[in-house]
Amino acid sequence: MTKVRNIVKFALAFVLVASLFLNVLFGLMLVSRRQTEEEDRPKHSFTFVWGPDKQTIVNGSELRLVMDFKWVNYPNWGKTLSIVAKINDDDFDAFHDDILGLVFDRNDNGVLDPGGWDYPFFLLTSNETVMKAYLVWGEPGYGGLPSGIVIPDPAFNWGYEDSPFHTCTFDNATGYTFNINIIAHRVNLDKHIVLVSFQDYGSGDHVFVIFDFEEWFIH
Ligand SMILES: [Ca+2]
Ligand SMILES: [Ca+2]
Repeated sequence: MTKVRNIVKFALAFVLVASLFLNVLFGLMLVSRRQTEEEDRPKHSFTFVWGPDKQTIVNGSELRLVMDFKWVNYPNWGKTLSIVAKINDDDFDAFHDDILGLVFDRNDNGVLDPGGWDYPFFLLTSNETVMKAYLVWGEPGYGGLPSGIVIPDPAFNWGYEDSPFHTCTFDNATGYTFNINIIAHRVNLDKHIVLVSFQDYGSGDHVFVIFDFEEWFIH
């Protein structure tokens, strides 16, 4: 009788261990599948071109801005908008920095607001940023500055600091590459309108463009 009891106990223990093992295995397969699906999602890539008559940032030739957008789930950060922005500026300015500006409809009112309402991003080529930035909009803009650029918020001039949002590299042949990661709550998840601006210190010129970074890939 004791022998039978032992066999039953052993069998139950075996079933329990096997069931735990299978649960863990299925769990891992699910996580792995989710990660694969995330990685397989297509990038949303946009190219904007300004001819020599529209800008002097690259004198006498075309200025090209290529923007790739992708949603990524990082284990520690959660849902994050990953952006790679390439712009073929032909002069790296080590002392004054060139600037990439990004503005999303963060306050969810359907428009990109002048000032700091949408928490613009002011991304320097030196890998620095400012705590609060400001979208100049309208003519004449703040302090006579051109419409469509992002500047440090004049009311919060706390200086530059190392950017938690981006890194930037420069290559003589291709220009700047900005690698940007913005956690989802700093972007509007429903309205995907974005303003992208670039200011070049060398030429004193700037460009900007406004588009929907999800709509183009849906259609
Ligand atoms: Ca430059
Ligand atoms: Ca807004």
